Amino acid sequence: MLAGRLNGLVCLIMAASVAVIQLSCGEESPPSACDPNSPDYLPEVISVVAEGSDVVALASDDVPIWRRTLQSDVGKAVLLDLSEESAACPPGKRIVCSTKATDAVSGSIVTFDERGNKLWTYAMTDTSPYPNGHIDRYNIIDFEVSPINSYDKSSEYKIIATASDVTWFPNRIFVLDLQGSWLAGYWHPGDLGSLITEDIDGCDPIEIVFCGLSNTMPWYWLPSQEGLEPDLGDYCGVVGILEGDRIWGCAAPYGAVGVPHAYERWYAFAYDTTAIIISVTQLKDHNSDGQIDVEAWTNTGWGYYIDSSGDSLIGLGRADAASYCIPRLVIFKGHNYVWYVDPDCPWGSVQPGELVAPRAIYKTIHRGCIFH
Ligand SMILES: [Ca+2]
Ligand SMILES: [Ca+2]
Repeated sequence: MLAGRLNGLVCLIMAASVAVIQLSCGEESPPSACDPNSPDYLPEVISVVAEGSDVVALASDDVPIWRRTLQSDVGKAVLLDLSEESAACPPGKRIVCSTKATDAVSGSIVTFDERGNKLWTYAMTDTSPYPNGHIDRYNIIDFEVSPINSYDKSSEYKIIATASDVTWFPNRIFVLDLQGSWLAGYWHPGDLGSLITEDIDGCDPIEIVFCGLSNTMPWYWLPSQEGLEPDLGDYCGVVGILEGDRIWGCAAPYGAVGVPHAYERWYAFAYDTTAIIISVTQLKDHNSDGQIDVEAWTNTGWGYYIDSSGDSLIGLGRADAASYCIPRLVIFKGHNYVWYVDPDCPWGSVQPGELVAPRAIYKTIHRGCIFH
């Protein structure tokens, strides 16, 4: 008898919970919207495209279903299917867009439901912790939507974006949930042009591979025992991996008042007498050891194949248009660093596209705190 009453009580509580969820989701869609013969009928959104400051939802035959005009040009638009997300509210599909900065407004993330109703806008206006140059309007350079399994330990999708101040630095990698709430951010004193979210090691959380450029590293940061000259280009290329549940602080070597140093699984920069930018072109197991490698190329036509652990450089490559010498590469892991350099230049015998083993590598493990 007692058990029966308790069961009844549990049912009442569950019914109350369901009622709350329904209220927060709003009213159910009218069934007529699913009936092709109804005037309310809307076909399924199959794809989305950005056209100037418009985002356009398309049906299977590429016929526009709806078009919405945003406050500035759309950088990227992604269609997300939440049919597997039982907690999604409202259920169905989402359209996630980024907008670019103008003289008047900062770039933002904007989301719509599949009927074209705007759900929320997040304007990226975070105040820079660095001392000079910034004006706190950001371009959203790139973003991905991924279930990064972190923060709230749910499998819900998160939006992971890279944004650069309109003065070109600093950069902010930041994470929002699908309700538009801020979850985490990482400051970088440069311009991170792209990111890739992927589980590259088969374990939680998702990894975030980022790349781009940074200010020239201070000469006193470079390992001096190899006799390198501090004669560097205007900026150096950077590539690294953040872990989805450890996003905070600011990237080395620059300090920011009141902001702790960040944690990266590893962080590398490539430098030369010319300005270097790095792009990551592929995440692939090149040497068949079961571990994904990060394939990173410089704007001067040189490639680094870096084991995703950051512990080894498995190969180097050159493109048709390779110029200068291969830039020196320094990889940091925490407060230790691992330094690689190949001084053999030019690589007359190496064919474009060929992955070759590094020939002359200096590896120095520096133990101790180098950031403070
Ligand atoms: Ca992982
Ligand atoms: Ca590998």
